[in-house]
Amino acid sequence: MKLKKPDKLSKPKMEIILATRNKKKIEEIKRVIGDMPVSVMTIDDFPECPEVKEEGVTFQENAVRKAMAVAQCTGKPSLADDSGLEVDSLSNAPGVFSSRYAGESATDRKNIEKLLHEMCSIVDDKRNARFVCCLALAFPDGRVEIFSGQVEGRIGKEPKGSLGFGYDPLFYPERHNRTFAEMPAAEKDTLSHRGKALRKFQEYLRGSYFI
Ligand code: ITT
Repeated sequence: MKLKKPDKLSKPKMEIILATRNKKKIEEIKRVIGDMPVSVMTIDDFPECPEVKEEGVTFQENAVRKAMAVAQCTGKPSLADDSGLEVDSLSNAPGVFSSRYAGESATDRKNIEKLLHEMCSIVDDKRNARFVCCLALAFPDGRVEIFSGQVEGRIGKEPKGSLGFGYDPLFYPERHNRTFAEMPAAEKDTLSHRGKALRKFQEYLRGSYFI
């Protein structure tokens, strides 16, 4: 007897909650995993979810904390991104403090101004830095999967470009003479810390039961 092929369309779609309030991160995540058969929601769809304090000393600690809190609150798999910039000559600052480098309610512009100020006496060949991204996928049963990526580069002496977000106007990825803020989105995605971490996440999804 010929067995009926399982109907691919009837498989459950994995629902994932993006545990971030950063709209630019959400755009980048949706751009890279947009063609995967997962249904994506954000914490804005779950106003009852609590704010999570970022008190960890590593990107991974913060990402796990954010993802677990949202998975517990929503009862659904949740993906958090903790990321930032590490500058060699500043002993890896701003690091986990990247979003609040110039203070708790700092804007991207204020953070950039502070970074340029802190680096004003640093010569060209000592301006190495990297962007780091840690993605944590947490399940309501307590399991957590980690996907990370980083990109090496250097910090410019003035902001260039208007695309992207955060420190993009200052960051020249290795072997490029344009900042992330001067690159079209797709080009940033192929080089970036988040793009690299998201491609690992995509591989994981491809191998998972749901897809
Ligand atoms: P959530 O915690 O809600 O996700 P957040 O912006 O506070 O949002 P983080 O604590 O992970 O997120 O801080 C990340 C900061 O690092 C971000 O605000 C930027 O300043 C910087 N950053 C991270 N990825 C970046 C990128 O791709 N381009 C430029 N700056 C980036």
